[in-house]
Formats: sequence, structure tokens, C-alpha cells
Amino acid sequence: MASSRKSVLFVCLGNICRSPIAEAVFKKMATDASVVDKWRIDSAATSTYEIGNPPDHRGQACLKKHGVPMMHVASDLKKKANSVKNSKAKIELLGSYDPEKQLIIKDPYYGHEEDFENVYQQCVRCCKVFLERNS
Ligand code: 6LJ
Repeated sequence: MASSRKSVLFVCLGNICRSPIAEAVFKKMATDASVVDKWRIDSAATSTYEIGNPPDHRGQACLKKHGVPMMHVASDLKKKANSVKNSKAKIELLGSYDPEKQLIIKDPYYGHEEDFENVYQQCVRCCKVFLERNS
């Protein structure tokens, strides 16, 4: 059963802003749709800047406001990739699922609260479509 689970790994630069939000949003949607057990859901960083750190406090505040639980510690994509043997993974932009066609989910690190809200809304729109297409 564990091996027949679908997997999704959300990735961004530091794994403290965008990808933990996407992970938390997707996990909540899958939980609410009672399909969370069918999935492995995680996130990781392309850089080592923030490995071991919790999500950015602005993202934490945003998800708290929307009632989406987020529990994550930044982890390293390269390290994860080395632990996978016969990967059939596809690499895609999460934004390519956006019905509003905002392809790029921009790095909000040097931004403000509203940039995190925009990241959140993009993740909600995209994760919804991604889950529908993979159910
Ligand atoms: C090597 C030089 C860079 C960022 C971020 C930016 C910068 C981040 C960050 C996203 C998540 C030693 C580490 C860049 C976590 C940290 C500050 C610089 C880190 C960059 C460029 C444009 C917009 C945002 N770099 N940390 N140091 N995003």
C-alpha cells in the first residue's frame, strides 16, 4: 500500500516561504477530501540557506488566519533526491495549474504580508486543480 501511494514534493529556494505553504494547503485539501492516506506530501529546498529552520513567521501568520495547519522544518532537496531509487518524478511549476493563469509564484522573502496572502491564494487555486486532476 505504502508503495502505491502518490507522491508530491513542493520545492522552492529556501523551503521556509512558498513550499511549506503549498505543502500545508495541499495536505489540508487532501485531508478534507479524505484522500490524505493515498498521498506522500512533503516539501524541500533547492538551497541550503535555511535547512533546519521553521517556516517564515509571515507565512505562519497567514496560514493561521486561514485555519490551515503547517508543521515543517526546512529540508534539502539534494539529500532527499539521493534517497530515491527508481524515480519517475515529473518536474512541474505549481503555477501551471492556476485557472487564473498566474504561472509564477513569486518569492515573498523580501515582500510583505500581502505577498504571502497572494502566495497562499495561488497555492489554494493550484492545489485544488492538481488534486482534482490526480484523483
Ligand atoms: C548565500 C547568498 C544568499 C531572495 C531567502 C531570497 C533570499 C529567500 C533569501 C527565500 C527563502 C548565502 C545565503 C536571494 C529563504 C531565504 C537571503 C540571502 C541568503 C534572493 C533573491 C531575490 C529574492 C529573494 N538569494 N535569503 N544568502 N529568498
